[in-house]
Amino acid sequence: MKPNQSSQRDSVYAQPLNKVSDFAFDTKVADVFPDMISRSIPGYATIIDTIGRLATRYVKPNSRVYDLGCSLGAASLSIKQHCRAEGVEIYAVDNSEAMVERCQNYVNAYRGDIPVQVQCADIAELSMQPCSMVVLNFTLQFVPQEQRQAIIQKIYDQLMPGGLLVISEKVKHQDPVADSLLIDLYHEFKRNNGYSDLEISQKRAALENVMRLNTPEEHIQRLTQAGFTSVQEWFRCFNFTSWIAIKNDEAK
Ligand code: GEK
Repeated sequence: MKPNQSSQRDSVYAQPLNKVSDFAFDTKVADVFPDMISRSIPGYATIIDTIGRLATRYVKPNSRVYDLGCSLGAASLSIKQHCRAEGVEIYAVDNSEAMVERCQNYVNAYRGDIPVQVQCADIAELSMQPCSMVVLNFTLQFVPQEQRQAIIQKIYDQLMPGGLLVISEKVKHQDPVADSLLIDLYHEFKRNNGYSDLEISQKRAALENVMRLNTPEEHIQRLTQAGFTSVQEWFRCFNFTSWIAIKNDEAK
């Protein structure tokens, strides 16, 4: 799947609901996901394309790549499209059966030399093998806070020296003035992409118990604590950000 590939239009929150249930990555969401994510995350297409470009620099021959919380596999397919290293295998992992099923269909339809193994699993439980690149593209924000450090540590431990983690997240800010301005600008972005005020507020309510945000400082602290010595924000738009974290070449 490419982010600009057509899919059904997202109207999941278009009608007034008596009770807004917690957001879930179910079949209703999976069916409209390409449209939902491209209208909801500023710079999504740029981030997916750049992940593929980073893969050409960091993925080593005969190594694994993990796409954790892969949804429909956009990052995996961008890596598959760009990467020229030999003997590479991509592991695309998600704990939503609806996503994994559709991801497998996209992967099957996409030709190329690099095999993509699609797996339904919780990334907190996943047993990882040594790898040269890991992608966490807007996934950690849905994982319980208390599991996040252990996941980042597991990724760091399994990355080969010189290996790369790309982590993208929606973030919050300590400064309430800056935080509310960025949220406001983000809602304007959504309105400009065709979402109504009702859709924006119902989706926000649905995500309240499901998506827990950290500040940029908390993310950087977690990455540094795991051992990453080079952590760099490479993308930023409103309250959406993406970092590259590189494991030192001389790390054991
Ligand atoms: C993309 N990366 O298009 N284990 C595995 N998967 C999980 C877990 C978990 N514990 N928690 C959530 N997920 C994708 C977009 S979407 C982001 C990622 C968004 C999965 C969840 O099922 C969903 O598919 C994905 O993480 C988050 O580049 O919708 O804002």
